[in-house]
Amino acid sequence: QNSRAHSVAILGAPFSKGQKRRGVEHGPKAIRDAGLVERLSNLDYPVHDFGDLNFQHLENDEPYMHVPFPRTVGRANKLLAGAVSHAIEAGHTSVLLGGDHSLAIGSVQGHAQQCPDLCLIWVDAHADINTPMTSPSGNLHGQSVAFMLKELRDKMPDIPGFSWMKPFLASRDLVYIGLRDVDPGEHIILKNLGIQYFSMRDIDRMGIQRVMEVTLDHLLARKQRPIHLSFDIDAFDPSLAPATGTPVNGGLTYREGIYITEEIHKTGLLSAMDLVEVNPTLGATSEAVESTASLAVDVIAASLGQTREGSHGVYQEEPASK
Ligand code: Z70
Ligand code: MN
Ligand code: MN
Ligand code: MN
Repeated sequence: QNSRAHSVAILGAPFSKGQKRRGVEHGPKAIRDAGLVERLSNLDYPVHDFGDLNFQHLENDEPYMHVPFPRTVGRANKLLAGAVSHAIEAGHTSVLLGGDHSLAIGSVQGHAQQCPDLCLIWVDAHADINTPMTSPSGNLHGQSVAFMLKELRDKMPDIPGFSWMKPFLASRDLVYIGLRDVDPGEHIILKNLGIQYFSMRDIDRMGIQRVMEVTLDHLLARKQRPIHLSFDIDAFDPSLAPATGTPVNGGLTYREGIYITEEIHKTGLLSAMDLVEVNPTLGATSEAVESTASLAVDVIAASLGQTREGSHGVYQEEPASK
């Protein structure tokens, strides 16, 4: 059912300067240690693990307004954008392992270099659509989407480190799923731009099946186009994903999260994805860290075609009877 060539490129991004806590830079190792490559090898296409990107340390990266590490985040995302663009150009489905969610700036921009008509599904407790002026924290991982949207061009100042980045996404080509912690300035932006979003309350009302129908119809009904999935592990309930920087009660169940990704896989249009905000230094126990990382592996595997009902790719016909 997939029309694109389908090998998978894994890119690790050990990066944490989009927010003020350290530890999330160890996310890629935790996700790999949870068995990512082995799990994907059960699917029927080649997996290339390109290892971790090598981000440079920058001296004298003074805050811009109250935004910390602007040049460091800008530089890292420029490098990442090139890597994702290269992976897509080579025919891979790009899988970014974060790292904090500021990395979506480079990941989606790099994807858009190759696929300018892409659409974006953002699964997260948070909308990450603050501008520096609306952001309560200043943290760039809460502002990623604001860099992308054409409609916010006039609201975004020239942040040092981001001169390479021009907005490329229309707000109608974005859908959020899982929101439950949205800042006042973000709510104004969501409403003013008429962005399609499904909060946890919407999921309670409609059910995840209807949410996915409306999501995919909204993005794909006019035309089939490549999908970018940006999945923040904090979309899940903290009981399932405790090892993350900003857990918020009342999140996705395991089955809702896996259903979202199964439906995206079934379109045959997933072209790149991010799995971000796994912070192995924040779990209360090693079991808490391992279960969060294992959940990340499950999300990636389901996005790439692992099913709950089995498959029979290697058998051409029924097993012979004796
Ligand atoms: C808040 C901000 C955020 C993730 C926290 C929080 C954003 N809206 N994103 N944790 N993953 O600081 O802008
Ligand atoms: Mn290759
Ligand atoms: Mn996020
Ligand atoms: Mn989040």
